[in-house]
Amino acid sequence: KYKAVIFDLDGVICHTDRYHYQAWKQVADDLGIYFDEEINNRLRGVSRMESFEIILENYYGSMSQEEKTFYAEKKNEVYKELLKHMSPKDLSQEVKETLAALRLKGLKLAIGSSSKNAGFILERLGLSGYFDAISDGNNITYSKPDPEVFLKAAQFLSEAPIDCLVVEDAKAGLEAAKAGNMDCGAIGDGKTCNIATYQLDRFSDLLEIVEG
Ligand code: G16
Ligand code: MG
Repeated sequence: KYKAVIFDLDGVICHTDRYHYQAWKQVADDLGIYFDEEINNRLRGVSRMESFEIILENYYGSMSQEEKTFYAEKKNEVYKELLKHMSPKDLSQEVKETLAALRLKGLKLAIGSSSKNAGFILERLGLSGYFDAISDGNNITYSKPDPEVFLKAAQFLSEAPIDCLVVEDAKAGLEAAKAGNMDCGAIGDGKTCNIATYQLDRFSDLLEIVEG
C-alpha cells in the first residue's frame, strides 16, 4: 500500500522532549518567565524561534529580534550539551526492530523533523546513514504545520506524497501531513488530537498498517 514511511524524530524515534524542556527552562528562569511542562507540550514539532515566541507569551517586557536570537541560541547550546548524554541505548529495541522489519518489506524510510539538530541526534543514536533520506530544519523555509518538511522528504525519496505514510507525535506535524495530502499515524501525545489516519498504541503497530 505505502512505498515509504516518513518519521518525525523527537517524540517518535527518540525522546528529546525532556532535554528541550530543561534547556528552555534554564533560559526562561534566567529571564524570570513562567514555564512548565504544559507549555513545553505546545512546543512539540514547532521550530526553535516559534517555540521561543510561545514561551515569550509569558514575558511582560519587550525584546528585540537580536535578543530573541541570542536567547534561542543560548537554549540551543544548553540543549546540545544535554544531547551528549544520548547514546544508542536511547533507541528502543521496538523502534530498532520495527524499522528493520519495514525495510525488509521493501519500504523506504525517511526522517521529517523540524529540528536543526536531527543529524547530531541520529549520530548519537547510532542511526547515521540508516535512513534513505533526511528532511529537517536545515532544508526548509516553513515549519510544521506547513507540509514542506514532509514534501521535501518525499521528493528526496523520489516518491509521490500519496504513497508516503507519516508518523508523528505532534498536532503541528499531523496537520502538516494532512496539508501535504499524506496519510499519518499518531503516536504518544499525538493521539490526543483526532486528525490522524491511524492511532498507534505502539510503534510496532506500523507493521500491520503498512500491510494494508
Ligand atoms: C523538534 C521538537 C521541537 C523543536 C524543534 C526544533 O521537532 O519537537 O520541540 O522546537 O524540533 O528543534 P531544534 O531547536 O533542535 O532545531 P520534531 O519535528 O523532530 O518533533
Ligand atoms: Mg515530534
